[in-house]
Amino acid sequence: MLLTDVTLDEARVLAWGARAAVAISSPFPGVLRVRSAPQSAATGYAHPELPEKRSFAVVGDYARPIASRREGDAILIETEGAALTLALNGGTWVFRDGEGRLLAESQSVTGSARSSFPADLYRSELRLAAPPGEAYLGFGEKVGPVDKRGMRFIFWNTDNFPPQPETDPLYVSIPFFLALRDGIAWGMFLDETWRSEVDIARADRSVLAWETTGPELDLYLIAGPRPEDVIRSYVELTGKPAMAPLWSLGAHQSRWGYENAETVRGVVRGYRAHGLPLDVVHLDIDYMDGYKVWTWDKSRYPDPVALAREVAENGVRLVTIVDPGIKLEPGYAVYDEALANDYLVRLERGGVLVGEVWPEPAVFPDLSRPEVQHWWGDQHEWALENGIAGIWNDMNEPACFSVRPGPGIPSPEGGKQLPGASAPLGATLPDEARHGARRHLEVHNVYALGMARAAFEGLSRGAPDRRPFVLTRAAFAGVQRYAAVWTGDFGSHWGHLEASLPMLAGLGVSGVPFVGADVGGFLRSSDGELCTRWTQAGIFYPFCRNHSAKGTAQQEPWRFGEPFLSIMRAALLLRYRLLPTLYTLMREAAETGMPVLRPVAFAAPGDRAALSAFDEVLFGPDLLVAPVVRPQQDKRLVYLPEGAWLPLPNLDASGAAAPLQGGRHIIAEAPLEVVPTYLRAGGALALTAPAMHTTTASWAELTWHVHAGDSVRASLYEDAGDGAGPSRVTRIEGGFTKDGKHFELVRRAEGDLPLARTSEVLCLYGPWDGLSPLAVRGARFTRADAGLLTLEVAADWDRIEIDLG
Ligand code: MIG
Repeated sequence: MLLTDVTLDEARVLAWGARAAVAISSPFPGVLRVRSAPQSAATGYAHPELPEKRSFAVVGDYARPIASRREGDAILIETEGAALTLALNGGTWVFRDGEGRLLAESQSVTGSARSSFPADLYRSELRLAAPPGEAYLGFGEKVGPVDKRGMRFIFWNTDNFPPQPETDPLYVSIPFFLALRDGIAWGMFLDETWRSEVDIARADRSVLAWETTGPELDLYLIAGPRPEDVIRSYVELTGKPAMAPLWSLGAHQSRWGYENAETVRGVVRGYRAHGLPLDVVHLDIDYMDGYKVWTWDKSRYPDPVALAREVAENGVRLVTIVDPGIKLEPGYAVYDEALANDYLVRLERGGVLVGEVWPEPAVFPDLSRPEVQHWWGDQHEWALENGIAGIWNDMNEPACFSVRPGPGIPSPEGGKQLPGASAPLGATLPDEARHGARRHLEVHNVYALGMARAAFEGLSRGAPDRRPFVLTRAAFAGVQRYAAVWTGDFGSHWGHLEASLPMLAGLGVSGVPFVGADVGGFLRSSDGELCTRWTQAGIFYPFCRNHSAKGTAQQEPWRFGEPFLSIMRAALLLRYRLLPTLYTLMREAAETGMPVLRPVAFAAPGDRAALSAFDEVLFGPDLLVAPVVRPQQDKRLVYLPEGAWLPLPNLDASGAAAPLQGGRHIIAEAPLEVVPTYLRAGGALALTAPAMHTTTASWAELTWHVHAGDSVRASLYEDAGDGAGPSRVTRIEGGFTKDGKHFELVRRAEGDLPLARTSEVLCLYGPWDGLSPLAVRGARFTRADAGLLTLEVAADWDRIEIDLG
């Protein structure tokens, strides 16, 4: 890539040669955009200008001033918090942070273009130096451990059926990673929707190579130095996560195979009869009439509105599945409207593409176009009219079992299915299918993003005072603005339970906090032990849904008898006790992008061993969760990063043990009824009373569990649980004083939500041996056990002091 000419201005650097062009700008501090077109002369651009781009992932259009100057064969570009040196004789660059620290270095940026029928073919490749010891986290929904170094991934949303713990690609493509080297983080987002492949120091141990099938490489380089700095910038760029309604953080129950309204009533009755909490039941594809979206099979669901009302009396809501494939059936209004308005994906030759999914034959709305999204969004009025609380988007890779040959509509009967033409599951639309002016190859990966956006915006328009709940299987960067993501058809086997933890943490690193895997496993039959262990892990998934496939063993918590039922009940009740903390973490995610589930390494970015810990996860900043993910284990190995960690098995305060020193592996006792969890010194949890379903996130009962440390930091976000009404943020800060003579906590609250409680309980874990009640000021001393001090305080307390004598 030879660049010979340069224009430098306040907003942008443009460098070009006879065949290539590069544009550099800065959206915000610490972030530089490097848009390279290594074959610009061959791609129909008005060379050297790069064409206007409507990004699917990046929100807003920011241009911060940059300073630039030419130095020989290089251009130096500086902005607040980041700097880049671009070499004109190759288009390669060196990326540094504001302190001049070298973060990343490209080795080559190359491309090729070939004109071909029906569409030109491109290849663009970026090779980055992968220094020894640098770890690569994120990449969206990917298999493998937390650090993906040594792996190779494809970005092409795929219903890869049946998925195994090593299957790639899966349903989601997020071309973003966070690199960590010597405790310093930086990140890279490749804003390309085209199919791409990354080789993370696998083929060549010193190179990270990313190749796309598009004509350019649109990169955002993000300086840290902390992981949270990188994630904050990444979600600033791709959009802040939507705040979940409280009810969607409760327990969900689903099954592909719930027969009819009576089955649904039975599920709700079963939950209540067994004393199990539940907020949501999902209706899978069988509720529809002939798999036609926005219809009911009235023989199964004679009165959906009455059903919704009935389950609501038990505090339960309904979510319905919606697939993108539209049944080709003249007279079916959704089809007729889509056809009349030219909203459908077309074949290369111009006719409407006809394929097969659950509806057969089926056509596909072109959800990459804003006007089609708007129309699709308006269809969600149906959900609101039918008392449906949220929408579950499936098959939106899009999956397409087969495509009919022939010219498509207007003469679909002209194209008979060729023998053997039916593609295997996992298949999608043809690369050259047309989405308006674009090819499928370009917009395939954003099909689901458009669908989720349509659902989110449609539900918001229809019910502006509620927060939409949308669940999606496929996704692209930016999906956090609209939807929760679940990991698709994980099977009921231990390997998938284990795989869920690093995969969900990886999605979190990639800006998507609202995530979960099917609790109990979807494909194959679960058993009592697996379902119990999966439930214990699943109560820490932000999206917690038990789901199973037709033909497999029934999987509701009572199906396996005792002791499993009681243990799963205890786990689900714990989930409801944990809601004040989870809700607060979701709020933090909505503001900063920091996920609920985090790699353990986030607690100690410079700690190599923490990076290798993949079968355990952080829930927020300070709680380490290490569920058992293997069969017949009553102990497990847990890595605790440096620092002091208080064992709180099942978050249970009563057996308060002495804190453990981290920076080492320990063996945790974990009989079937126990989930090992550890609270870091300075960390806190806010728990409430268990309940059968959610009501409000303004908690009438609240207990703080604080692991006393030198620096304590805790927060609690409260509001009505939905909509945009009044809220309150409570912050607690403090710790041991430097002289070691006192421990103090200060509480500050902001916001206009009145307190729903008059008192709170504070459980403080620390060295309180022999403490006299007189040593405590600002709270009522209830008890002191070795290591645990229990205090009762007025809900509006502002300061607590403890003399340590
Ligand atoms: O081809 O709607 O991942 O959760 O139950 C299977 C039926 C289609 C796949 C989803 C799964 C759902 C199932 N769907």
